This record gives sequence, C-alpha cells and structure tokens, in this order.
Amino acid sequence: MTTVLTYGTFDTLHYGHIELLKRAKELGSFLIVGVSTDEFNSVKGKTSNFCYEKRREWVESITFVDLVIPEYSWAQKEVDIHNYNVDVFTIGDDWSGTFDYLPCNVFYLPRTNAISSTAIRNILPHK
Ligand code: C2G
Repeated sequence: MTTVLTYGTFDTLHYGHIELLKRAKELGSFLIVGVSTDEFNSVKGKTSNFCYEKRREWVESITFVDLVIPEYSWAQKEVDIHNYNVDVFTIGDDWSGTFDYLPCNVFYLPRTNAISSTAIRNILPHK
C-alpha cells in the first residue's frame, strides 16, 4: 500500500481542490488529507467562509479520500509522515520547493487555473 499525504484549508470546496485530490490519490493507494483547523488558518494568515468542521465534512465526503486528519501546525508534517508511514507527500505547485526537506517522496502538482476560494468568496453573499 502506498500512502499519500496532503494538506489544505479547502474553503468553499471546489473543482480545483477535487482535481488536486484526485491526482494525489493517483500517486498511491491510500490518501490522507490534513484539513487546516480554524486556529491554524489564523497562523497561515488565511480566513475561511466555513468552519473546520464543515470543511472537514466536505473533504470526507469525497469517496477517494481515505482519511481526514486535522492540520494544526507547520511542524506536524514529519510526525504525520512517520506515524502514518507516508510514502508520498504532495501539494499544489504554488508551494513548489517549500517541502523538499520532508523525509519521503515529494511531488508538486500543477494547480487548476481560474478557480479559487477567494474568487468564490467574492461572489458569495457577504455574511
Ligand atoms: N489548489 C489547486 N488549484 C486551485 C486551488 C487550490 O490545485 N485552483 C490546491 C492547492 O495547491 C493545495 C490544495 O488545493 O494543494 C488546497 O488549497 P488551499 O485550501 O488553498 O490550501 P493551502 O492554503 O495551500 O494550504 O501545510 C500546507 C497548507 O495547509 C496548504
């Protein structure tokens, strides 16, 4: 079994996220997704339209995602890689080079153009 790991906020889950996760799963046979908690979002300097519980629920509803875990810090990646025997770490190429230090295979996948949570947030009715 080849275990793949990725992380993200996944706010206003959209097809760009789905395409990323689909390609991540194609890199192995078991896909683990770390969803950023609301608290870690603040650390990342990101705001979300939706709370962690909703964002997690929607990622868990994706049939080819095998396990969802909380992402609560930058430093947990090495711990998760060890604890889950991760073979492959992958993420969008907006992070290219950032995670080369991780102790497993690292792949940066091209992002899907023209769609973003920011663009969606701008057309959603403001709370
Ligand atoms: N993504 C994509 N295409 C888009 C938008 C996002 O491929 N149009 C990818 C991103 O590259 C990332 C994943 O979808 O791999 C989740 O994107 P975000 O929710 O923006 O996550 P991010 O803020 O990049 O968090 O520790 C890593 C961070 O938690 C990553």
